[in-house]
Amino acid sequence: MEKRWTQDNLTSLQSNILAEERNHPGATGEFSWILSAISLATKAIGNKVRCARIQDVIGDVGEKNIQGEVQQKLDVIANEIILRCLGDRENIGILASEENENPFLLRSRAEGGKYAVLFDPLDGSSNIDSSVGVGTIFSVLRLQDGGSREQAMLQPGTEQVAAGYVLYGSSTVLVLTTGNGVDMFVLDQSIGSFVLVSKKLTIPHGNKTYSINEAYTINFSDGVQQYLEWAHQNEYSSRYIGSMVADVHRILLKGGVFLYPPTTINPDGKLRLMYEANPMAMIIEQAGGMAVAEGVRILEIKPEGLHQRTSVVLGSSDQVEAVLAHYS
Ligand code: AFP
Repeated sequence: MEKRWTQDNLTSLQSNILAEERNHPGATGEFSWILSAISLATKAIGNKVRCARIQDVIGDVGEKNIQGEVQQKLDVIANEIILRCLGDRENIGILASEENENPFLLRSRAEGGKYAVLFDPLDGSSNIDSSVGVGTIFSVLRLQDGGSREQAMLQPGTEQVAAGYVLYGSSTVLVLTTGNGVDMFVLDQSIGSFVLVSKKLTIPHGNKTYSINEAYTINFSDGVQQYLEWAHQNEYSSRYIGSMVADVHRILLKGGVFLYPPTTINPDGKLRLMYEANPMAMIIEQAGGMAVAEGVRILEIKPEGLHQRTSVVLGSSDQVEAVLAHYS
């Protein structure tokens, strides 16, 4: 090969997806069309996040969302950006947001609506005033034929065809799985593209770090309390950001375990199965880790409602097993 004059990373999200599609002879390219909309939307959201305090994007809007949580301006902005960017992609039949009670039914199967995209537009948004990392989480399902379109979305996480998140942190990072390992991209601001920085990530083992809101300890089950006591006696370290995307990203790269168990306030757990737990569980499993809820594999939970909550224990398999060893 001739001498190269540039060392720049030029493998973009788009070119990586197209290359992967070439390995699947039946691929139509439609899927890359969805991911390009997600890429566009998250660049626009990241831009708004980075304008906090420069533009009027901080603070709450004085209303609660379907989850009963106070909506931040950036929640509403991020939601709108995703709906606008994904809404006109012809192969998306349904868009469902953690922020909206009902999904947006865009196109029937007959009209070409093959996929449903579920998303949490801005996870961790209560941290936004203090410039803590926040993120967008997404999950893509192929819509089943027959039944109501909403019912067609109530599929277990094992049926996800893709899942990912974008972390708006010290850099903007996109983590994606299409069921063939986990790839990581970083937004190169200078060229406006997500470029590939790691392929086939595997979650490390042996990191004695747990991530949990320990202030709720007296509300946790005996099993979780016993695990925490055991961890205190076994030289564990604690890291908790309070933004799931940031906590899970750290665990994906460094290992450890993330827990959000049932509490008295949230007896079924706080996190949403379809918008948060399933996509994160797919990523963690694809990276060689484990994701469970009360001993059951999260991806196998049959959802009964779009906004259903679940408890979550996920991370390196050795660390998840250490937690499970304390459940009776
Ligand atoms: P917000 O989006 O309201 O900030 O909630 C973030 C979140 O859903 C998830 O990202 C965190 O892991 C979890 O809640 C933190 O909850 P606690 O504040 O109860 O620890």
